[in-house]
Amino acid sequence: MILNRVVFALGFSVSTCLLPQVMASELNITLVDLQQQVIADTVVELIPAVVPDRAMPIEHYEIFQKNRTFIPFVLAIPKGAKVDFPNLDRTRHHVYSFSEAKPFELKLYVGQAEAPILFDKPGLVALGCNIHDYMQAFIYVADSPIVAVTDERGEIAFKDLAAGQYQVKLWHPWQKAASEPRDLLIANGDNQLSLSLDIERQAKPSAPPSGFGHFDAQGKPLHAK
Ligand SMILES: [Cu+2]
Repeated sequence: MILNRVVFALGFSVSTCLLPQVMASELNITLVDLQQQVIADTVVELIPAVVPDRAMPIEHYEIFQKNRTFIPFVLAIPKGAKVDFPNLDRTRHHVYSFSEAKPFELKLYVGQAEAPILFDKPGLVALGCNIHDYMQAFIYVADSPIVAVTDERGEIAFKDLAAGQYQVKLWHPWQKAASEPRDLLIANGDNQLSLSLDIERQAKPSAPPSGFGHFDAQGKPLHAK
């Protein structure tokens, strides 16, 4: 009985290894700067050497506006995805982009804009608001369907990857220089990877305090409450 089980286990693992595309690998990435501090909001795009023949499901994406701030600051989506831009503020926003990958505008609105925007061309889309100059966010439209953004701990977990050869592309709004794609071999099972990027840290865009719009030459609000 015990022998049977061992044989079964061996047979299972051998047949698993023979399959060319086992969707069993996981890749955990941590992004740090040159001082070894973790970096949030970093786009990580994985480009497989062998493009999987199954279609990846395209999720629903949104960038909402709250307290006159775009959330998230950086969104990464595969090309062909649609993004909603709900406004959770009472004040109206006028979301626009002049970027070549997707010029568009959503004229003054509160609540839900009339329709999501389709991003069908890879590239970087810088967002702004016509009413509030300090509002800023980015959409990275990836050619590859495998793309995500690091969280506050600088981490991303990619699941259900096929083992094999990939290229990794990184992007961050504060990067000092465009980074070259790096080669990566993903093995079966769990893979851990630490990557670094040279960035110049800044404050994330956020709404100024009450009395905004009235500043002295030093940038201090004249009517701070
Ligand atoms: Cu606005």
